[in-house]
Amino acid sequence: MTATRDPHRPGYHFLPPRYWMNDPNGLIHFRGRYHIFFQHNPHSIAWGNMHWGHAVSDDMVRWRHLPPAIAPTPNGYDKDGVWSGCCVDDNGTPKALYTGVQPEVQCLAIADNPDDPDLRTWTKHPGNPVITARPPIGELAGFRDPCVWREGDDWIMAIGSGLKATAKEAVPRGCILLYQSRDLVAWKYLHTLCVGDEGEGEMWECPSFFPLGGSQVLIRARYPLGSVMYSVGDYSDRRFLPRIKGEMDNGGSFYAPQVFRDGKGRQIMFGWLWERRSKEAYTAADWASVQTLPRVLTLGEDGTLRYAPAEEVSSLRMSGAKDHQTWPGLSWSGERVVLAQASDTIEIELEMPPAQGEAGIAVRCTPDGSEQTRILWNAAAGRLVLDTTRASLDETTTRDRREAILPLSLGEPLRLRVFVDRSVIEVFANNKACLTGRVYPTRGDALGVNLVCESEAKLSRLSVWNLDPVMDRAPVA
Ligand code: DQQ
Repeated sequence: MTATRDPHRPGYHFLPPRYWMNDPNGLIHFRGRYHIFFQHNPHSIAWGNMHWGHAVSDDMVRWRHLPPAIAPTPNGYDKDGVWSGCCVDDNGTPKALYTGVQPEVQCLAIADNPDDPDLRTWTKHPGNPVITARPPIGELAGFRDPCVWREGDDWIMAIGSGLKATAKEAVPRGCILLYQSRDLVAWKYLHTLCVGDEGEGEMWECPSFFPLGGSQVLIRARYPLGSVMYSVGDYSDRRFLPRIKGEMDNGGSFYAPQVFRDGKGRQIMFGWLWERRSKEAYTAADWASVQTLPRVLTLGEDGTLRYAPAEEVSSLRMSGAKDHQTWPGLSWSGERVVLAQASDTIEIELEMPPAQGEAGIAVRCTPDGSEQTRILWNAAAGRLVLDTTRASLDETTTRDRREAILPLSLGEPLRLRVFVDRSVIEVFANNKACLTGRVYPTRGDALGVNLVCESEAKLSRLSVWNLDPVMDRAPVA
């Protein structure tokens, strides 16, 4: 099967032309252009042989594919993989910090020519690895995924790790290690930035640590739980004291996100969406994994995180006469078809007052309902549900019911934005919760959009746009 003919291949979420991808890396907005790097095997559909894949964009939705930026050096300190990390702008020169394996060491690579708008070629620093060994603070469960920022004259690096269980410490705990440097080359270990509580994962991968709305935010991927959590708190004396903790996108596919600040001052996050179909199926398709849409992070009045699709995403809305349909208000009981056969790349926006029980919308529905994915709101329980149990008749795909806490004030309507992109269903609810699922309908007519509820419900507004599948024709440089 060629990649573009696979009906499940997303059309407006970022993914490389073929082969394996996982974490977003090195996100940077440099001289007005967005660069995405990512964990990529450029020779195979299997995870391994990690390179930093690379693409560039003016708007974070229309990407141009570039050759891999950083490759493992045979017999070198990163021979087993150029793993995840970040990019910083060092006085006009982009520099990448990443983990080389095996064993895990921290490495530096420098963009050869900041005047090349594509930042195509990178050279590894001769002093690599710049951090050769773990700090001597007991047995650690991992040592990877540097996140680096500037503090005055210093560079500070946060590294994902975990404290193993010992006689003193009964349970393993994820933690973040902190280092300091003047030149990105010579690094000194400081201390742990923070240590997780029991049950928060044995090791923390891919930290992002950044200021937001007067507070400080730490995001990390929890290994081996396969989920992502955030904390909002205070950062002083180079220690982080979390005040609020929350789960991020519990849709069952989201992992290893990375946050970067762009030239407009926005904190923007991309996250890896893994496959929920079999290895045989994605191997046959010749591609695996996709990135989320760019999500702009802000802090709510209650101090929790808020997520909105970057405004650039709306530029994908097509402008033909039939590309936008809107309904001012609708009431229904049970189930009601609103679009029998929509496109497979759409955005739905809706507003809905609280109803009894679960109510919401179903997408990728066949006319007989044998395949459908439901996004349901239970106002009384304060929960949003992504129900993929009937998303596909293909029993080899993972289908389940995933939930997010969605605390709304009394009478506050649900405001949903649902992005359907073939196998990706990315949901933003009141900017307070995201749930992203992967679905693989078997039938070509699984294109309906239905309203669903337990008894009776109404919508105050519904809009559906066709979105331009720009990645289907993304140029390859
Ligand atoms: N993926 C990378 C690691 C990271 C993990 C390897 C998270 O650097 O910890 O591909 O998905």
